[in-house]
Amino acid sequence: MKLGKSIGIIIGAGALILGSGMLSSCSQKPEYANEFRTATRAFYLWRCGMPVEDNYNGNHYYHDACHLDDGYSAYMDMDSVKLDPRLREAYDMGHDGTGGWHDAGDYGKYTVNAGITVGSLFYAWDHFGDKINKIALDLPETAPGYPEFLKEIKWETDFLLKMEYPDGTGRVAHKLTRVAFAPFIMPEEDDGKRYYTVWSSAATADYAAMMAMSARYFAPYDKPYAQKCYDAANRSYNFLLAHPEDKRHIQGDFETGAYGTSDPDDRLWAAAEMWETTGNDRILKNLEERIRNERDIVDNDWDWGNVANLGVYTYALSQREGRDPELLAKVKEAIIADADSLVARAARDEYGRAMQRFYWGCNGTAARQAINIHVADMISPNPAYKETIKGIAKYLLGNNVYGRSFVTGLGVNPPMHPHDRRSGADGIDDPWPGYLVGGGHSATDWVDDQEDYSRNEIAINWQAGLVYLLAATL
Ligand code: 9MR
Ligand code: 9MR
Ligand code: ZN
Repeated sequence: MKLGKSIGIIIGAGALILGSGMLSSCSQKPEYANEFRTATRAFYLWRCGMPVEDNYNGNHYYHDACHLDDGYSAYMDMDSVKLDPRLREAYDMGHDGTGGWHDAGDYGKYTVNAGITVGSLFYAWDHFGDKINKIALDLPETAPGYPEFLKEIKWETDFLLKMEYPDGTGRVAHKLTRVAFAPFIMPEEDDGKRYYTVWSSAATADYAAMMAMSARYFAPYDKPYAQKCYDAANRSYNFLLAHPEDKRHIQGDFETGAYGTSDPDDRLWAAAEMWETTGNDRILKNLEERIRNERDIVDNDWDWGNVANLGVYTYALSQREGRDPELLAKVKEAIIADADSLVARAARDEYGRAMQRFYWGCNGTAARQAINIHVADMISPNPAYKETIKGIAKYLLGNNVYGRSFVTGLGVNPPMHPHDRRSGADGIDDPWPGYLVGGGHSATDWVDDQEDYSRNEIAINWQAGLVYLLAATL
């Protein structure tokens, strides 16, 4: 199938809105414009496979092109993923997996974590594209004709296309990493062999969702590329339909991040994005069935392990016809009730944090809740939603029990020792700028300590929440 006319219509309307927004030039810079710019550029500074550099607060940050040998295939067809090293050599073939972003403070690349990241960034673009376009990101010209924000996402989707198996089945490798983590060295010095691991159904579903979104959002700027993304989404989606079992990732030889997760939420998200891109009624029926099966329609405490919200919000905000009106009303009601509960909790919290729990990466979730709240604001506008979102930004930038920002180079007394290999290895005192650290596991146990990766690492999924949050304040 070719990308239909219908998707042109959606995109056309989006472009119109965007156009009129840009006419009303605003003279006053939004409060967090600089924070938004720096947090978004942090993705560029995470790029793998090309040199990156930045001048920030008097420092020059730089690394050379890295991981140009990505990656090796020995594990791709091995369901038992403990390999005799001799066997590993015998089966190994190189196949291009260069590019994309490093995942975090480590240099691995993980499809599942790319999912929530790319999904959240496309949401930011969809919801705030006109405001984002007013802020110069000054990125290198790697995607001529694209708006800058999309240029950055394309650096990742170019890489993701290489995570799909070259055999045309539509299966997608779960990750591309070394067997063990690299020490604290610069990325271009990390020459340990990196492997694609065997496919998982969650990674395949997230890939289908990301590629379906790519087809929509890139189409106005690059039709052939949008078609390529659509074809990829379609291959993976059809593979999933033919293979309904939840195929989990198995770590085997690997000690790098697992991102092991069950797949129903990923499949729901894939169905939502495929429906939104194609308008296909059979896909809609499948999606609605999946939404009906959700225990809670909206999750207000979510991260890479549950991306159902992304599908539910796409469903709720769609301009397409044909949804079951009863289910749609129920979904919208759930979205508003969830946002209201976040607003109420933030109002009770001394620092305006809308989130209750503390755990590995909770700062990312705290930021990501801006999506829950803003989607409700799109459905049923309420000034309390905007206030709460601003309060979360203030919380992360220093209005908290530590009186310190959780974002490097920004806000009040920011972190100096994130668990980030570049920052630890480059000989510059100040860490690479614009990165959100994970946060404490209780209200008071966060420490600004490089060794403490479960409290002070940085990661693309958390960062995408921050970018969305800051975009929402523009
Ligand atoms: O640096 C690694 C970090 O990126 C991961 O999030 C973390 C958990 O998987 O592991 C870190 O690596 C540590 C490894 O697991 C154990 N040896 C010490 C490593 C930290 O330098
Ligand atoms: O963000 C992940 C967190 O939810 C998990 O509890 C943790 C342990 O599995 O892993 C975190 O993700 C890390 C990943 O495994 C490796 N790269 C760094 C990520 C952030 O710490
Ligand atoms: Zn790299």
